[in-house]
Amino acid sequence: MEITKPHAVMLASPGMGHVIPVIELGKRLAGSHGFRITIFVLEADAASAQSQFLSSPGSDASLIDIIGLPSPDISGLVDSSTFIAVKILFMMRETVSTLRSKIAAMQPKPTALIVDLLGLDAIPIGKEFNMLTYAFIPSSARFLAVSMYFPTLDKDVEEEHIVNKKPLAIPGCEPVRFEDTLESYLDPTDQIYQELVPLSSLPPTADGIIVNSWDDMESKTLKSLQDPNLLGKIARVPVYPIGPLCRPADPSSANHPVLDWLNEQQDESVLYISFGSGGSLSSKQLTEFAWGLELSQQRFVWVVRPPVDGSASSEYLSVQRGDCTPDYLPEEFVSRTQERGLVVPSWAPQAEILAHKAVGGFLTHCGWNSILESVVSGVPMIAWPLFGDQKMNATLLNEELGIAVRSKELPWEGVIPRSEVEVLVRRIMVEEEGCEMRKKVKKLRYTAEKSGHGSLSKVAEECEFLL
Ligand code: BUP
Repeated sequence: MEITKPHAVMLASPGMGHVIPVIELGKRLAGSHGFRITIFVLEADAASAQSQFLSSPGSDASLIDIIGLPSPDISGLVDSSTFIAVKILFMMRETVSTLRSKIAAMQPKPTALIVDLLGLDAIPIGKEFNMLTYAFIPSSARFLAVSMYFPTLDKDVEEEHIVNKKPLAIPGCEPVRFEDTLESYLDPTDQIYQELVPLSSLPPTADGIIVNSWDDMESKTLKSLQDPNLLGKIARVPVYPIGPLCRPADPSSANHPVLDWLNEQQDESVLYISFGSGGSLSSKQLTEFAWGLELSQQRFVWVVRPPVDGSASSEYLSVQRGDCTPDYLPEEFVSRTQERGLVVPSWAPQAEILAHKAVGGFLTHCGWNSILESVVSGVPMIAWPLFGDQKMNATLLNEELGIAVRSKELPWEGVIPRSEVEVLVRRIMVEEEGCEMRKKVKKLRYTAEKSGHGSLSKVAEECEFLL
């Protein structure tokens, strides 16, 4: 049988921030370039958001095969204190041999292997089977730049950043404040440092690096990554900015109660609030946040999760009683704000909410996917980063692109008081500053609509050349 189109195998790390962009990349390669796509994803527990998403991953997902791989037993490698990203890294490592046998059994051999960030240990499999191999970074180009540059520093220079918090002067890029980088850089003796930092030496061993960003979003960093005299010296292989890859709003969510409620609201009058699926606030911060939101008197949809230091569950909305305020929010918060706000437990159709015309602002933890979803919907943000790459993402939005406001008080150094929360909300929803940011983000949305295709075509051509 003559093979006319490439077959790409993709490996996604677990977690919505990984699974969603990997699937979107697969859909684009299948839809626009006729690829056959097989995506391997580690199975999560059936009730998780990931499993629910994978059971209906969107209208054009029929173009790709999504295959669940059993989560390997890593109980001998970790304990209850092991950081979640390290646990996922171990699971992905243990899955490499399963992936190898799955690929070995495929006839004819697939053309390309695309592995996402925490699965980079699978890159050598691509070489074994003579496949073109790509590292996929579902985060920003800046995250890629910082994580590839930091480990190349001499030990004493590295020490200077850790001890004196000296900003990183990455060639060709804006300086990056040390406190904006990853927490794992602070302690070279820690397991997180020892397991996660070496990961960044792997992308240059692939044939190319695919990053979920585009020129107008991160022009300086992308130029540096592509310039052999600047960061390209470290990247060593072509860097393809194919973003933004975002899950499009799904019409089948149109009946969701949050969307019904949004249909009743005025254009750009509602603030959507979500701290992501992996993070939450302290109980003290949650209380101050709720009071500040209430004081702002603005309309809102808040996806709320129990505090990090609490044991409460988020089952309260199924409880039918007059005031269903969970015990970790101020007493009667829900009944006092019900005329202008919705409190949603744990999970909401975020892409659809952000695309709704009633939404005028997004208070976000600055996960990269959330940011991209906000930009493609033309919604300005309040940046409230919690950990990991979120702080450098927040700096990009606030200081460089001017499409988000951010508290001057750093949340990880203490609680942001209610007065400041009120100010932040009003800055984006009421004041001129918010209108200006809305205009800017709409311009950026326009560039997003036109971007990505050229770089993805280059990847497609490379794969077609191999046939
Ligand atoms: Br919460 C939540 N609905 O209620 P990020 C998240 N999402 O659709 P990060 C929903 O999950 P994590 C919800 O639209 C985005 O595509 C959201 O990715 C979707 O966050 C994804 O924003 C989350 O990149 O992961 O930090 O990578 O939030 O899971 O910790």
